[in-house]
Amino acid sequence: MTGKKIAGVFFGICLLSAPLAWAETATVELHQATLEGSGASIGSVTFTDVSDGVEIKTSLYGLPNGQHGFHIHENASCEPMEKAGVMTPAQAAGGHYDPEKTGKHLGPDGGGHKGDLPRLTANNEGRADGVMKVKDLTVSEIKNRSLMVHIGGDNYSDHPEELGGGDGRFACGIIR
Ligand SMILES: [Cu+2]
Ligand SMILES: [Zn+2]
Repeated sequence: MTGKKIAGVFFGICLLSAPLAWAETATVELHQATLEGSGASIGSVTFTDVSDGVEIKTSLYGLPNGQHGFHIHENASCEPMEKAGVMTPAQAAGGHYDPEKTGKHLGPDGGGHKGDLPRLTANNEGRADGVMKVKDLTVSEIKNRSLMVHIGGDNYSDHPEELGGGDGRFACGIIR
């Protein structure tokens, strides 16, 4: 191989490996959502840009056994706020991240809220450890928003209850 060819091959390898080296990440520390604000820690979640979306690694504990709605909410706040006249934990986080203003809760890759993530499942020990992936999402657009774990599950629909029926906000953290 000539020097020029070697340089060309080397340049090609750099191009292939570049996206991995530049992958943006964000980590969230999740805390219980209470009427007094953030409570006990329940672990952390890491978001990493991948070629066609975001990879989400969860390392969570202290969850009630079973399924939990898991979403990105609009605002970078986990503070309590009034909802229909009642103080409600983490209400200041606002609604589900919905930049296209679809007004629809359709689950991950459903074409509605972009903040609809795959639901979490906590095991008998209350742990939810795993890796999930969501398409058409970037780390930069979810920074300075909040990540929410709900008390109940998520049926990826607004029926029979709005927003997947996940009930109250169990834990919250700001994506930085
Ligand atoms: Cu939510
Ligand atoms: Zn939603």
